[in-house]
Amino acid sequence: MGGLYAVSDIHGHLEVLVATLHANGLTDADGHWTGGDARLWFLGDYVDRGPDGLAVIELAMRLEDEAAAAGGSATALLGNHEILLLGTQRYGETEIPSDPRFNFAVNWIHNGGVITDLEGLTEEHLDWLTTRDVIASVDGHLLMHSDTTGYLLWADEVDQINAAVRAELHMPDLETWWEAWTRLTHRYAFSGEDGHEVARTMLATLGGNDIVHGHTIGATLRGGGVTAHDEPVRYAGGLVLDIDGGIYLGGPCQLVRLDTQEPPGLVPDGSR
Ligand SMILES: [Mn+2]
Repeated sequence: MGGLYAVSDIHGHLEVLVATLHANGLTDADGHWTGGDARLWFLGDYVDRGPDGLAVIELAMRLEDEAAAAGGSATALLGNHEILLLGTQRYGETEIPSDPRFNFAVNWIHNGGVITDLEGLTEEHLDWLTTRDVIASVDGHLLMHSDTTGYLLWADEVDQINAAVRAELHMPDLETWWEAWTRLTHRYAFSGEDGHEVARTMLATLGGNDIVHGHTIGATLRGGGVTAHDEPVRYAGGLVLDIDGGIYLGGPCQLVRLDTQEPPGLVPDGSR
């Protein structure tokens, strides 16, 4: 069947993710890959704010294998919430040396941390999470979790950015981890008056015709509240596509097909 798809910001809502993948032919009703040679990208934030983040991670891990075996691919990028959860697991309430007002555990709680996600983390989860990329360039689409230029603080080339983040996630340095979390938590880089220019510059640096991101709920860019039928928001003069529907606030799971202009197959979230 082919096709290039992206989805983001599941935040523990496994059921709506599986229903959406199933409705679009990428999995069966039980979440097993039926997408053939399709390519699916997860843009991060599997955990926090929802009932079962680890189940979402485990689905992404399994689909990676199942899709590859079928000649397709399912690839997971990290979001800021993965770094937050991992940082909490590593450093807990240890204060940040440069700013002792802060620590990972309190920040995690304030950002929707779910205790069963933290307590259930296994070595397998940790190995997988700390070896994921944070950004990708696929068929002219620059895929990343956060609407920030902070990725460029690591490097000015996609592979180098991923290598740098991966190296940092294997460094036992609290300050480095805190800085990584902070960089990926910034937002709105492309929604100001200069948004088109900021996006154009980032695309010129890293390559690609448009940026596809999650992290910032589209309704906050568009104005108004989250509704169950919100569509992805294309903005910054058309250079940027926001695919975070705000699942945890009752918004849709916005699975977008990037190789055609087909609208996403939206499935109302009955999982809450
Ligand atoms: Mn995020």
